[in-house]
Amino acid sequence: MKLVIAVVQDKDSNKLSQQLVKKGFGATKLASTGGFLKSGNTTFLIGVEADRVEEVMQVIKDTCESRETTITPMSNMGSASETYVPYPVTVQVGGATVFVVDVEHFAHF
Ligand code: 2BA
Repeated sequence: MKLVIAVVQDKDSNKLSQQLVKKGFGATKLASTGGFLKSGNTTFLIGVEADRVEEVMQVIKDTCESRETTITPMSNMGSASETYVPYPVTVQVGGATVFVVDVEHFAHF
């Protein structure tokens, strides 16, 4: 068995949930926060038999869009020597960041 951990944008999470349910995959959604943008995203935990990992990957790939996001860092309001001019940074986010790990033991009581 494998555990697929997928970090997706909030905008894609409902659609991904629906697709996973439709295809018969069990999943848990966790509210998460990106370390770089510090904005909300969604982490899916999907336990799946090894022979269905590719199918899950395809569902995620088909559902999650890549988007550009521009952030402007907060200006530093400290002393004059610390002040800097904030500049917008544009980054490409997603479609999804996916990890696949081996499950040593699985129990469902
Ligand atoms: P964030 O950490 O908020 O990152 C959002 C986007 O910012 C990233 O998109 C990437 O394009 C950019 N970015 C991240 N770190 C950067 C850095 N040090 N310098 C410049 N640009 C940077 P994605 O790569 O699609 O990542 C989307 C989200 O997936 C991330 O949100 C984070 O929550 C998760 N993620 C990405 N890589 C990860 C990793 N190696 N381990 C755990 N989570 C990861």
